[in-house]
Amino acid sequence: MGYKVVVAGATGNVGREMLNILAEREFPVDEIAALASRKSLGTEVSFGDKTIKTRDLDTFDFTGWDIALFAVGSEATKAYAPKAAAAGCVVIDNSSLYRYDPEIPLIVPEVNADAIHGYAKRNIIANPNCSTAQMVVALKPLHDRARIKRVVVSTYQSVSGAGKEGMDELWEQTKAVYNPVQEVPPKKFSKQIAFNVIPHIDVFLDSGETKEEWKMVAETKKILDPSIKVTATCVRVPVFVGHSEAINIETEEFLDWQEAQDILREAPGIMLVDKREAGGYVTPIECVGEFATYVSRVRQDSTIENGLNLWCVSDNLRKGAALNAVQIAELLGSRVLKKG
Ligand code: 11C
Repeated sequence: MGYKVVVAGATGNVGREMLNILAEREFPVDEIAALASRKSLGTEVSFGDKTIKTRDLDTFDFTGWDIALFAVGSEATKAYAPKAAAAGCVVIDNSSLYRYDPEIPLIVPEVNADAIHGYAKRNIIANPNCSTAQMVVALKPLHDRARIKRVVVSTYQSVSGAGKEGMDELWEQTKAVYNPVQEVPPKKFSKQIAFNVIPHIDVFLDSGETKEEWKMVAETKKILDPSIKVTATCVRVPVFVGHSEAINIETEEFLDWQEAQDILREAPGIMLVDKREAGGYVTPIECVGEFATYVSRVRQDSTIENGLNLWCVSDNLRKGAALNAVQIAELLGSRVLKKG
């Protein structure tokens, strides 16, 4: 016996990946419902070798459904997730709406799987921001060995993090550079993204940080350890899929780079690709469609007593969103619902 699973936001970048990953990982699904907003109704989406018609999120009755993966953005989550939860369906939400609520667990299964039991308070579990998810997977095993005190991270985030419109804008602007018949002004991004980089993701806060930078701080503390200090600079780059991060870590205990490599090689969810030669590291193009969080360029930071630098790359639509949500569903299945 398997689960009755709902994917809300099934026509978006993340919703489509949720359906793909449920099928790829053979999640025990007895019945699947792909929900969309009214404007996308009737759109067909793939689930394994089947094609399914989307149903209306607005009128869907969640009674009798076990798990709902939500990828609809905060506003729609606010309207529909409590309805699903009240009907007894456990919501795994990809928006930022519930992430910082102390009553709602925020989970990356490789890092804080035990937090799953906190789901029962509200029947909702939050999925982290993509840039946080891959970073905490890389930090966790190093923290367990040497206690991380401080993290300085700079991100290189792909346009798919801003949805299909972000991908279209990069594509159209790139074409227009070669064939300038029509100007493509910035719309989704604040400046031209083609052949450029933009140090601005999400809104600005009074502190001068962007919300994306703030999220990396708040979410790392909630998922990994509240005592870790994090400072982030988040940058949009003209890459379609795959977020990259240059991470500097200061630890309490000394950790030699070779031991760090050994630890990362064995750690769950991580693929270490780290040959100290041309091409001996991973770039975003190579991580597309993969499950792993890749780590490369592990080296000592000799400017501080206990410091390491590393390069971390992952498919932001997968580990950063859909894969992590499906892993949470797997965790919920194996530890709590126990049906599959
Ligand atoms: C981006 N990280 O790359 C964002 C997308 O809080 O779930 C995901 C936003 C979020 O633009």
